[in-house]
Amino acid sequence: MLTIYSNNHHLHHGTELKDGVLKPCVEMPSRADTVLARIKAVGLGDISAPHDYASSSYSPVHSERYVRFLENAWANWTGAGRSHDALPLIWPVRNLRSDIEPEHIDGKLGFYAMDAGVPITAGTWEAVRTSANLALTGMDAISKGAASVFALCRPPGHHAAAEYMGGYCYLNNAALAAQGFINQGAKRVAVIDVDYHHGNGTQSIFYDRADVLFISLHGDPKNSYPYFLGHRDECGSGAGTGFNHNYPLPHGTAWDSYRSALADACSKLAAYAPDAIVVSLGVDTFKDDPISQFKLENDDYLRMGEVIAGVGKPTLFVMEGGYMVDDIGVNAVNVLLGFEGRC
Ligand code: OKP
Ligand code: ZN
Repeated sequence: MLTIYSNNHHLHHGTELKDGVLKPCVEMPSRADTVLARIKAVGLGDISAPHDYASSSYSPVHSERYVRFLENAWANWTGAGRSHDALPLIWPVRNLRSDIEPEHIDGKLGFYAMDAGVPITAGTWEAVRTSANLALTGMDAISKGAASVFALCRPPGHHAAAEYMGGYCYLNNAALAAQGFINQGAKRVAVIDVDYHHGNGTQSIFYDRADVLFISLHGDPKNSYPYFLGHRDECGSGAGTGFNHNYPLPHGTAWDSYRSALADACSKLAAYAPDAIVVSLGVDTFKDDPISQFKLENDDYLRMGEVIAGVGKPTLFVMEGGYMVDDIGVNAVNVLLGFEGRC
């Protein structure tokens, strides 16, 4: 399997407000380095650099004004005299106005963010747009005939929606790839999100559309981030009704019950008969993940890859979460090896 990778992710390593303390993000550069090392160790396949895509190719997944905000945020922040990472500290919740974009950077940060897990640093924009380029390059390789490709994206993307960042995500790499397939003539694309956390951004981007099916397996939002989306009754709206499926699962979920949910999800995938599949590949479902509550083990990820391969469609894997750095390489690459039947 071809991997698309760039070292530009090293430009992004920020701090987050976690447990009431400002600390380095658990979403750190060593994550992608560890996955890359594992790809080389097992000889997964070639590793290519991404092509460059103009930000105009983000439409309609992200709004023009949101993209301009991301691009200019660091300059606006330092222009206001700050030197540490930019983080939002106020949000337009119920009954505050969100119809007027603030001019001040402090207002803009809250306007375009869902939480304080999205630091903007000097190198963030370059890392973020490179991560999108990785997914788009992978999408193009599949459009040209590759059976499967791995986009080793960092930062991740699935919490980012049309107009907001959140949960370490800025641009929604998987959604950009799914839209890319449609732009290249695909009639139907399916996104399956196996990250521990619900892919609220991807769901929201495609919620009213029938041409992109979204399926997510995740920690029940009653007890897991992102708390405010990902319930079972979210089935899509308008033309998209019936094209969104959530599988909220309890804390402590291990492979046996995870496999049942995944098999059900994959039967829905197959019934949809997509031209291509995008997998939002988070491996924070691992038993030792420091911020998640499932109980999958190293070898379970081989089986996960096998089950997804059973759908039998061209498949783009896009890296999302996974914070147990010691195991992220083995677990992510096990999915890819399992998909290829190399287990
Ligand atoms: C990202 B991905 C506030 C943010 C809290 C929540 C976890 C985000 C997970 N500091 N972080 O889905 O793996
Ligand atoms: Zn996650």
